[in-house]
Amino acid sequence: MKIALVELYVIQMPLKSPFLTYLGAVKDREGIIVKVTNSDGLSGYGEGVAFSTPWYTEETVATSLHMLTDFLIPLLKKHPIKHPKEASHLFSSIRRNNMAKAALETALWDLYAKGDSKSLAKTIGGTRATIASGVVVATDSTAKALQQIEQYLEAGYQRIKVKIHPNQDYSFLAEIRRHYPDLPIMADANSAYSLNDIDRLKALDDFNLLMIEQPLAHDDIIEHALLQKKIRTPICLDESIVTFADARKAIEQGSCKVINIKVGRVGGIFEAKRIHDYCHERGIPVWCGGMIEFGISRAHNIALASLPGFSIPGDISASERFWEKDIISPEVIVENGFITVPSSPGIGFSINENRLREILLSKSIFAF
Ligand code: OSB
Ligand code: MG
Repeated sequence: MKIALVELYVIQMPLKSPFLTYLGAVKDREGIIVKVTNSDGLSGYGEGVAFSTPWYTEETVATSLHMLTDFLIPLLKKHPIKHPKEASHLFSSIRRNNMAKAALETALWDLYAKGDSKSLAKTIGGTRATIASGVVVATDSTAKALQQIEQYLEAGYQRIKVKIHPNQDYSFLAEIRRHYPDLPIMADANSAYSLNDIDRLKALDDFNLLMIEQPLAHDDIIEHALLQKKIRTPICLDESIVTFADARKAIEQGSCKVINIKVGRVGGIFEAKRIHDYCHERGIPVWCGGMIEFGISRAHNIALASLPGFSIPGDISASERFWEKDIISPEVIVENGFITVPSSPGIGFSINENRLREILLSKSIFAF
């Protein structure tokens, strides 16, 4: 891969409506677009999905820029690679900072697939032509949640995820179940509970949830295993799974029955696929998580979710779920509950340069 240029674009766009979780509210989304251009003038794109503040993981947009500018891009410049699967090993000399790593690594995958005239999905071993789409309801009132669920079901979404915490759980879910007795529904707690809440969490078994996501501490493996023994609802881990080793430990310990794989959280497509392969061999279902992302990351998610082990709908929704206008063309659309996996080279979406310019905060260029 003869890299000639790496460009970083910091962008910011308001969400259509605030996204509320136990950990904080997102109203404006800042992000980083990475463009890697080779000596033939071909470009690949990646997206840094860290938030402006470190509420979900320790990374931020500013720390990602620091890592990319001062460590990751210089490392890639010094050690040219032949294939994007080498990037993960190269970047392992830098501790953590997975979202910064993934931003660059995913751009290399897109570039490689384009150079090979193959879709990214095919390049990584994807087998699905379409992927089932789910959506997240993240609001602070039952009335608003019911209204959003109705709207999303009309749009065709196959699974609804709601955000819960100790002030919004049993009666909230009961009301939703009363309106929708058979809806495939799951709940994400974003670490809002502790082992003192076992009875409270056990009570949620009443609602026949598909799973409960990350009920306990963001970095826990052990206590989730204790909890899983006490509740019937399957536990899905999100925040706790930052590496392949975390996934292996969680499965060995019985900490979860399902894993949410996010490319950014685990440091790139290579690590995401390793986790997928491990789970797939053992019959552990995985699904692709979301990061309130722009179109580039959404496109990478679609390619990832075309792998055979992504057997349940994840948090990959349409561009219009969050944005008045996305930065890709065409935008991601959901039809009858499915998103079509592009067959054109790379991620299969092009950048809407006008839109990118409209929301650009700053740009930096690194010549190789
Ligand atoms: O916990 O899964 C989460 C969004 C941002 C940070 C963390 C999470 C989320 C979501 C998915 O719930 C939102 C989406 O659809 O992108
Ligand atoms: Mg989550």
